[in-house]
Amino acid sequence: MFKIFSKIKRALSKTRSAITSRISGLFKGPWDEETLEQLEKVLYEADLGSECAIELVAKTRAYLKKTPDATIKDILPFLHSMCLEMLEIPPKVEAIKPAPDTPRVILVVGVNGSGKTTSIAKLAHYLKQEGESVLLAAGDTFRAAAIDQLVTWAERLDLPIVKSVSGGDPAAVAYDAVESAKAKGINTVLIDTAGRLQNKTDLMRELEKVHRVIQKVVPEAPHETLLVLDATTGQNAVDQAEVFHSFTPLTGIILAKLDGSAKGGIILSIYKKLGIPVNWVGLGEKIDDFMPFDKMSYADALFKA
Ligand SMILES: Nc1nc2c(ncn2[C@@H]2O[C@H](COP(=O)(O)OP(=O)(O)O)[C@@H](O)[C@H]2O)c(=O)[nH]1
Ligand SMILES: [Mg+2]
Repeated sequence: MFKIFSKIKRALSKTRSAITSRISGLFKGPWDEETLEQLEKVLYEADLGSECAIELVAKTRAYLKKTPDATIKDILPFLHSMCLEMLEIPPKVEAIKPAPDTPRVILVVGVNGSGKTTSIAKLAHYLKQEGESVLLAAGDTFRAAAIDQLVTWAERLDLPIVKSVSGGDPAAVAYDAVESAKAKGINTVLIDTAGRLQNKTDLMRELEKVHRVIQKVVPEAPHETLLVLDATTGQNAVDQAEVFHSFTPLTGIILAKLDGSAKGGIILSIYKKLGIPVNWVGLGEKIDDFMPFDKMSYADALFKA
């Protein structure tokens, strides 16, 4: 637990210094409306999004009016508890539990470069360490390099992989993968996909077809659809999530590249605006720079003095 906390704390150190130290500075003396305006600016700049920032400021104002003697020693714990409260919302689309003796199918979507393939490798490695068997499906058939990249990971991690030639039908790859996993009694199938968001109708059709064909093998699949977002893109990531969610219901998010981002507040913005939980975070380029998202560690990393 301590190791997990220190890793996420390190990844969020830029966001943290953009928030905690500036807030501490703001509340050195008595507060007024100008202080709260500055607070909103600080939160906004850490990419909490305007709705989240406005809500947190309104709550802080009410708290300060009720507790006029509050100092930074009280304000940070207050913000910490508000942060946890914001992360408590129920997901809009629940992940499905696989039926007995059927593989769990996880579809991974996201724009090119967001970190899909790397995150799939990291997730596969994580699940394997938990004792699961995992099969990869190279469903991003649009770019030859994308197939090769997943094949390299499969070799390195000693995992079975289903692929096609470049330009092949991604739905056929997904179908073969799910069928093969079912035949072999494999626990989880991770399906990589193309990320051509600039060609929305094509991508939407492609994903619809993937759904249709895998449901011939496992009727309730996919059990989860995870969107990979690049944390360094800030609010643009929230817009991407909205688009993807509109054409394939998302059960969760993998937030990649949280390391080195000063925009870690994006997690609160995603919860507030979309109601989609962040399930996993990517904290670097190495295979084990990856972990389940833990609300308490996150709140601690941002708001604990
Ligand atoms: N620093 C950092 N880099 C990452 C992370 N996840 C992915 N990357 C890098 O982002 C780039 C794009 O990743 P890739 O998985 O190929 O993206 P895809 O096009 O969505 O499949 C690669 O250079 C990865 O090494 C992360 O959590 N942290
Ligand atoms: Mg890729």
